[in-house]
This record gives sequence, structure tokens and C-alpha cells, in this order.
Amino acid sequence: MTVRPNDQRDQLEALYAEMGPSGLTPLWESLHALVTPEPVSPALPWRWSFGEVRDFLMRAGDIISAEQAERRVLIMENPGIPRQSAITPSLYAGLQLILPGEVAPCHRHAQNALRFVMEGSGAFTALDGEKAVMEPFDLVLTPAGQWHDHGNQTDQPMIWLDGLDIPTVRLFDASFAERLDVAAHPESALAGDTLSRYGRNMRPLRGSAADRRPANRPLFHYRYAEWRPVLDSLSSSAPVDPHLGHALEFLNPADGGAVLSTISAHVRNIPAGFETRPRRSTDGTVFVVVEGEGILLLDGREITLAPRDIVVVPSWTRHQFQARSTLVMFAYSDKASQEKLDLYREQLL
Ligand code: 1HN
Repeated sequence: MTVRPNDQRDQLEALYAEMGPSGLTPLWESLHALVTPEPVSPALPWRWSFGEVRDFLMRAGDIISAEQAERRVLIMENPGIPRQSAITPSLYAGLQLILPGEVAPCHRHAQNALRFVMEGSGAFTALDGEKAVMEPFDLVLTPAGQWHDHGNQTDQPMIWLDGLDIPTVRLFDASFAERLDVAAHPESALAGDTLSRYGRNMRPLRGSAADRRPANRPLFHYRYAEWRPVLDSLSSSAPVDPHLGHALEFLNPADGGAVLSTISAHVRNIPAGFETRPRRSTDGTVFVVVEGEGILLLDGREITLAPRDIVVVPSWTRHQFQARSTLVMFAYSDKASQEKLDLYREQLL
């Protein structure tokens, strides 16, 4: 029997309509969109200017307290994947404001988080009761399952970028969270104690009750005062990588791996006048401009870069940086997850 095309379409549509209520759908209608020959990200390249977000955040600060909000954050949502609290399909980004005298109450959750300080000096994040006193462009980690609260005992607002793996944890349906019954975790150590124990390529020889940090994840504060000079010495002593500029990854000293189990982070210095060669990778990446001006070229589009801009480059998007002045950036991505799942790929063009 020969089936005329229109008859076939009608018959298929009738079949789909009948099977739908049974939780069935035909693969042949979606196979090519599901299994693409290369990544086709729904995310868009996008830039947020810090000043614009800051204005909205300060207005929110006039209306709602950090305590009431639990976390007073404006989410940077990728316009290509709206209403999912996602800046890339696997990652979240927000800007958090904590005003003088405020606390953000203690909680813990399955999601991994990093903080990258954008403005202010001297407020803290406490991890299991140990404070990290934060300065601009410091990186502070709050790994999955660890109690954390924030406080600002200075007279200036503090704003940082929150990077979390919220969409990843949602994908796996594995979210757990709980609040501590007091706003601030009892102090467990002097501020900076962990940094002095583990931040010098050393560790205590014998474990003791004072080693509160998990042995596989001791460090949680990576200071701008430490990383920035290293980028400079790299620039004067090593050839520049044509695709990255001078780049340094933040490491977990216990295993030499990424800083969080799902998130990798690094910093770059692209010398004034330098243009990176095009590259693309499967880890959609969030960049924060720390200093300098330049242009991000992607797929024929141009995004201008100024200090404290936040930009996202989706998976497998060919891109290049042009540095007008020395361009220093912080970046984070889901490369740590992808490497564990044998998914990560990079192409140098
Ligand atoms: C969180 O715990 C913080 O601890 C910030 O500051 C943003 C976004 C979603 C879920 C948990 C924080 C968050 C978050």
C-alpha cells in the first residue's frame, strides 16, 4: 500500500495525539535536535555592566534587608534561557549586596558556590565558623555541604558575584538545604587560620582537632593580593599563550584539581595591544573584567569590555579577546564537571 505524504502526516499526527496521554512521543521527530553534530547552545553571549546592576541592587537594598531576603541577590539570567536562574545551561550567576551592619544568615546546601568580590572591603564570609575577610577581586569558596554566613561590619556596602552550580544540581534532582538555628555560625577559628595552614604549599604534619577543614578541600580563600602579582610576573617571564593570554587556574591544593567539584576558575592577563587567536570550548564561561578595556569578538559580534563588566560566552562559541589596555579577567565555568563526565572539548583555531 502506498501512503500519500499528506495521509502519512495526518496519520502520524493522529498517532501522536493518541499516544501523548500515555507518556509517549516519537524519537524521529526530535532526534536531530537531541543529538547535534556539535554543541548548539540555547544560551546567548551577553554582557552586564556592573554600574547598571549595582543601581538596581542598591534600590533593592532600600526595600528589603539581607536577613529578610536570606540572600539579597539579583540573578543574571541569560536571555536565551529565561526563567531558569541560569547564565549558562549548567551555571548560575548573581550579584549580592550586603549593607553595613547586615548579616546573611547561616545555611548549607548541596550546591557549590564561589564568590568574587566586586566592591567593598572588609566584609566577611564565614565557612563552618571561620571568617574570610574579603577584599576586591578576592575569590572565596563555599563548597557543597559547608555552613556559610556573611556579615558586613564595615561602613560601606559590599557587593560580590555569586557563581553556583544551581542548574547542574537541578538537572540531577539532588538539592538539599538547611538553615542553622542561629544567624551566625559559632566562631571556630581566627580569621585567616586556614590560609596560613594550607595556603603556603604546606599543611599541618599531624592532624589535630584544630584541623577543621575537610582534608580533601582545605583552602577556601584565594586573595587578589596573591594572584594579581603572579599574573604580572608570568607576563614578564613567560611567552604569552596565543589563545588565552597569560592564564592561571585556581587549584585545590589537596589534589591539584579544580577549586570545586563542579566549577573551575581562572584568571587571565591579556597584554595591551594583544589579540588572542580564536578558540572555542564546550564549557560556557562567565568572565569578569578586573581591569582594562578591550573587545570580545564572537561569531562576528563585538562586545566592548570595561572594568567590572560581566560577560558570558556560551559553549562552543568561537571567540577572541582584543586588549586595548592590559586586560585582566576572572573566569569560571563548568569545566570541572565536564572533565569528570568525559565531555570537555576545546578547539584552537
Ligand atoms: C546562596 O547560598 C548564596 O550563600 C548566594 O550567599 C546565592 C543562590 C541560590 C542558592 C543559594 C549565599 C545563592 C545561594
